[in-house]
Amino acid sequence: PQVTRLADYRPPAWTVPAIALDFDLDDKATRVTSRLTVERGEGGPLVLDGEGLRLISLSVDGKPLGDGDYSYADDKLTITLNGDSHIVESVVEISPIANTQLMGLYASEGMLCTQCEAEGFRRITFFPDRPDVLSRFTVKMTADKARYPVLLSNGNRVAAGEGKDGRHWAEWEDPFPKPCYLFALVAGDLSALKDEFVTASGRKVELGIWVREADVPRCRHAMDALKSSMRWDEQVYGREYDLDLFNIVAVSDFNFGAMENKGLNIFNSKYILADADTATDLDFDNVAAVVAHEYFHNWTGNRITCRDWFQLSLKEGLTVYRDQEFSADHGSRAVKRIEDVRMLRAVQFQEDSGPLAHPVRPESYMEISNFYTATIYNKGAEVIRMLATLLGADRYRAGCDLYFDRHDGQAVTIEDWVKAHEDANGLDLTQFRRWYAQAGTPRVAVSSRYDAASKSLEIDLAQSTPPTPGQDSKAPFHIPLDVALFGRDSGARLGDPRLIELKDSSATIRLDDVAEPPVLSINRGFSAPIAIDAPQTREELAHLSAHDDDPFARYEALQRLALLTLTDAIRRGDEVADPALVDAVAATLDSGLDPAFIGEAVLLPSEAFIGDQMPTVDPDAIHGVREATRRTLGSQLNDRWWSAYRANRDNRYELNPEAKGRRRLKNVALGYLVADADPKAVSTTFEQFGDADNMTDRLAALGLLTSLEVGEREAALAAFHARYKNDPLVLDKWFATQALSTHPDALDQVIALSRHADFSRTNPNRFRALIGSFGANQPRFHAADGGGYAFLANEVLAVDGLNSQSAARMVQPLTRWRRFGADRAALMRAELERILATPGLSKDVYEVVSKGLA
Ligand code: B3K
Ligand code: ZN
Repeated sequence: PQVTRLADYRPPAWTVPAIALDFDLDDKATRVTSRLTVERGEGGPLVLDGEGLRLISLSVDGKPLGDGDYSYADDKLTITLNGDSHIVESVVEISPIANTQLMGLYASEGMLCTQCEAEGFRRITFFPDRPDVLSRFTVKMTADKARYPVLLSNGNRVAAGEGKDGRHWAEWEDPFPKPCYLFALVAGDLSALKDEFVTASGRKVELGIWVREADVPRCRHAMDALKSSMRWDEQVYGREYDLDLFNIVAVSDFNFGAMENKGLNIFNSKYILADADTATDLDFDNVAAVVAHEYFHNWTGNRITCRDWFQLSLKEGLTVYRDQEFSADHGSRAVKRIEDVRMLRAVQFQEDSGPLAHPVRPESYMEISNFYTATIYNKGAEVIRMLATLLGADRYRAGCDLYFDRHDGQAVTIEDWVKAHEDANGLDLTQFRRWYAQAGTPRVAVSSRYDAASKSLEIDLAQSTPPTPGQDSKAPFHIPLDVALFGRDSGARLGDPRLIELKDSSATIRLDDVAEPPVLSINRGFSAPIAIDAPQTREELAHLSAHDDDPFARYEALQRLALLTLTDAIRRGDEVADPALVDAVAATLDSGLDPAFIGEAVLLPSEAFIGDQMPTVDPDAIHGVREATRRTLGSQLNDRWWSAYRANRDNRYELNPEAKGRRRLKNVALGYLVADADPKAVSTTFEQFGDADNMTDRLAALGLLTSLEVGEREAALAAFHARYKNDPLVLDKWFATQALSTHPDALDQVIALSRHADFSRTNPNRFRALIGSFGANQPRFHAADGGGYAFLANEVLAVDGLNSQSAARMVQPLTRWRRFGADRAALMRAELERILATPGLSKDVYEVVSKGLA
């Protein structure tokens, strides 16, 4: 496959100021007539992208083109044009029902919908499919009225009417020029939850969330989140919504979370539908976060878009940062930060240390779909967070204001974003830019010396970043480190926290007026996305876990203490939990802090994260020691877990931060109580499973039972399936729970589930629930005989011809073979080689697997 490089960027040869589309919709054969107004840009022939289109006719300025007037090969239509402005009209035919890739126009449960980002528009009609070509769209669609009573597109509906033979039509116009990746169309039998929003300047916006009629009652939470997002963007960024209409449509077959098409967001139904019986607290939070994220794209992505796909983080990193802050403002900021950092470490740190590592602004790709990664999204958000930290709130806002003023209506680069912050504030961010250009997770080594005579502390800092593919050596980063000191004896904070800016490869910082021997707390709030190497003792970590007044730092101290205990035990081949850990967990349970925070803090680090800290990942040893430690904590603190469980059991379900926190702590406590399969705890779990009046409690109980070898396991799984077999989103949870189970027979059960009547390879949610979850099940996926690897590879090959994006996502766990012992590494490599040798592989999978083997 061909490689696209940032260095090769050239402005468009022709621009397309206007496009008029006419769809004659039918699920088997849809006819698309497109009329492009093209204007000479840099010059050269007009080259339009087109993939899988059946060309019916082509004309320029009303004159039909014959075979010799154009060429159509390798997904490119080339026409030589002599003037400076022309009208190019094409008629093509496409088949939505045959489209299993779910890119372009496709059918999902009887409705028709589109997905164009990144390069799906070329599967609908011929067009320069690149984000720096901005056009005014008008869209007419005609369809059977009984099957498709609702017809939607971007912007405003300007006309509608009846046609012949039971057909009807609608015409939509989007006043804002946009790149074609933001085009959308929906036709279906849909009902809406409607509401309205009045903007700060007093304009009325009509809001609609379109779903199947039976699902309308499950849209309230999404609607409320939409309205709060609209308000928040006005208050925090000064950004108002700009159309009179904002529609969201939920579909069941969707490749990822949602899509920010102008005025017509299309969502995976998983991120819209929520009620107490079917959605967990986490689902509710995710719905609000994704609704906010897509809404925020209206300014960061749509009004100002990307010049080319290498700038993807310009819109994604910034919009993730914005949705994280929105969620933090609407719930517990501390718990939100803990969750975001846990996700960053679990996914992005792994990516950054493996063969697919790439900078936040990559330099080349084979398939852009492979670059919607945790690095672009989540590390990109961390980079913006650091910028906001370094600038402070007012200067950050001034930089954003200048960016919006300067670039509204344009397709721009990450460089333009950084420049706006420099210009607004008179700063030089030259070194800071390296965060966009260099891949890899920096490590900062920290040591300190206290001098009692001069009451001063010297902190030595040294940064280094490991090599990543194509980048052997790295220049130092500009790293903001939030630092505070706590008295070793008093426990009190000594002075104000301060922000240290580490710019050189090493530095020594001297702090004066340190009244007593201190314990150092560093990278508080996770002020930089780095790994800290600090030779802190267990006593110091226990001390911080009891005294630090930054909740993230407090959480972090307990996690590091747990990590030390676990990695020590693994190294010694021993299973004894350190009494210091037991005491620190007990102290946290007794701390009287927010139950939501306690619930997060007392969880042990995940098996994947423990593996990340070891030179060679030993999945069996990690699982053994972590489980043994869970049992020790469970039995030694048995009374405390029971009281946490009982104290937080509510009689009646409510959805608010406090109730959610109580459910969290209660279910974490239950997890410790059943760690040794104590019959009393197992029956409590089974009762909770049966009696729960909400999905959070029911699913938590099911998850615990599914990993145990007890009779209640089968009973619970069967009851859950019977109750929810007609609810696809809940059935996904039933698949995922079993795929994540650490039951010794999990692999065989997952293989059996891949033959279950309810399993599907064409529905991305279902496929991901089973196969994606299993790939994340460290102890069972990495079964020593390689059975997990062979199963995953078979599934990747089975799905690749249907949906190459699903396939490329699922194959990634195999690319981490270098991190495992020789036997496992050889088995994993062998599966990658088998995949690579398979004829007809998609370029999506080819790119991931070939890089994974390199
Ligand atoms: N921008 C879309 C993601 C599109 C993914 C294409 N492979 C959703 C989002 O990030 O908001
Ligand atoms: Zn996004």
